[in-house]
Amino acid sequence: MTRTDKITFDAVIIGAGFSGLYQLYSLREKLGLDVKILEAAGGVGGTWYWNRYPGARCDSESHTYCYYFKRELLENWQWSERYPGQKEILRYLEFCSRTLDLEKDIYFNERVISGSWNTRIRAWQVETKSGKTFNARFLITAVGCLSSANKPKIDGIEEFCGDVYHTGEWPHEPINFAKKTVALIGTGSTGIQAIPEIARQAKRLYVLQRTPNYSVPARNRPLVRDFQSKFVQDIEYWRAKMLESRHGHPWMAPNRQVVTTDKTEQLKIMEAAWIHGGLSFRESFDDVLLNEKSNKIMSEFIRQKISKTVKNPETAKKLLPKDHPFGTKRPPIDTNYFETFNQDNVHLIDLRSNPISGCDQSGIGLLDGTLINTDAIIFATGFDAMTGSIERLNLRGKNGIGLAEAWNAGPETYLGLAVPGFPNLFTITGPGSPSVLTNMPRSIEQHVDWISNLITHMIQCDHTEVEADVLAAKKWTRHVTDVANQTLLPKANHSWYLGANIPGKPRVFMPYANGLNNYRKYCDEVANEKYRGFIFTELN
Ligand code: N01
Repeated sequence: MTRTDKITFDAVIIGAGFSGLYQLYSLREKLGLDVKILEAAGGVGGTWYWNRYPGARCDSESHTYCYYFKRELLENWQWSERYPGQKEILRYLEFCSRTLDLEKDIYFNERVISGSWNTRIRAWQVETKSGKTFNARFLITAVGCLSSANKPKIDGIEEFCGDVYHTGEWPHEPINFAKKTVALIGTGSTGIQAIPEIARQAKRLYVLQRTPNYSVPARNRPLVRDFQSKFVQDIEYWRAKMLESRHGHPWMAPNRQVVTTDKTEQLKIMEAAWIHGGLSFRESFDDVLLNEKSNKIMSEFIRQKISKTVKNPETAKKLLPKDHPFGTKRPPIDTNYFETFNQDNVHLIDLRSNPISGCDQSGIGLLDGTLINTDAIIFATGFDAMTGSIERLNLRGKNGIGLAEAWNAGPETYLGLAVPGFPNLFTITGPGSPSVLTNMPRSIEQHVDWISNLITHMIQCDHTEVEADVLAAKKWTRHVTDVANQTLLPKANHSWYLGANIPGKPRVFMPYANGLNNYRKYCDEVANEKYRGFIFTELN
């Protein structure tokens, strides 16, 4: 690659999680580029560095939630449980980083606060909070889809004398809730993981629930001794299964519909899937997210499980999800979530009938005048998903236009990978790509390989700049919406998939719902057709 002396690096990557680490390895080892990662945290891990809340665990199964690009990494790492816990994933990413010798090219504790495309030197100039500037031909965001914490505004929260936590910014030192009263807000995947763990420690736990959620038992368990040796023999089998599937998980569509299956058989299948546990429950039929009637049957099955599990009928009733079809919000999986409400120290507050009115020194007030006296408030209130972590980088493109401004009416991308007006910028797992609807490492590896191939093409052809064509991006964004509208997914009108959890955020269905397998084919076609929809500029 030709470099002017104004350019410090060929590429700068923002973020040292799953995506950033592989992107660094790929550009450095395969292409021989001079690449650096800028990382706000003090270590690698991304989401797994920050989300240290009690119970934090991945919902993808261990042997699938890892890199597949290098056999050595698969052979030399042994997972201990069916689903990997936060500490184990963090150790895994540290192991990968060490094995691939990545840390020498990572600047830790460097939070990117802005970046702009300099038309004169044809490079990105990126500023960090510490006052440094990094120049690079290519800028790649690897900031994750769920990393900008959503902290709802509550009147008087600053007066509260106790401790306040957000699950996505959890302290590094252990927090002991024994003998404490705790109020936890939010019952998404995170709250559902944290509640049973905190309830085990705390003297009293108040769960403040806005929307009751469906959840399926995870059925976590230690992996048997010979799992690893068998797995290593079958790596290609697992890889092929994941790549063929819609979600990047190793299970295939079963080729049966709820509505065309007789009732006894339906029940048998759902019971078996419930006992097996995990995200594959949703895949026990093909039409759960396509047919309202089918979805109702599955939703009702889960509601009955909740009613049977929770002993207090009033509490059970409050926990029953009723305002959205199953799977239209990201379905959590749990360990003893509903069972936890049978504990005497756990109290469920229904915020729909009795919303939060504000906070004072001692706790949280509710509209009916109840004051919840508490020692700690935990926000398990999620993230400004998919766009928040990219927009807060304050990137300015060709004409000085900011990304947040360009996405004022919702994110517009080409393939979720590139944005018109922002040359040489790539967004790993960006809005408009399958990302959060998939097993993330599979989506990440596909994006990283695709970006690396595009950069290789540019080097071979002496192209200096690449940019997504405006019309191609418009067409793609329309396609993302159309595909979502063919499913039940947009029916949960308070889902973060739609940006509905953030006041004022445009309501646009952001992930690409047509399956990772179909998306991959589409991306390959674009590449084979000389990167159709991208505009290249040659060095002059
Ligand atoms: O966040 P969420 P999360 N007042 O947005 C409530 C991934 N993840 O951190 O539903 C009161 O899902 C909100 O209520 P409502 C996974 O993709 C993965 O739990 O908007 N309540 C909801 O109950 C997941 O989907 C793993 O009405 C408020 C909760 O807070 C994503 O991260 C593990 C509120 C937020 O749920 C986000 O999950 C954990 C307010 N003002 C998470 N604002 C893995 O296994 C929000 N809420 C890898």
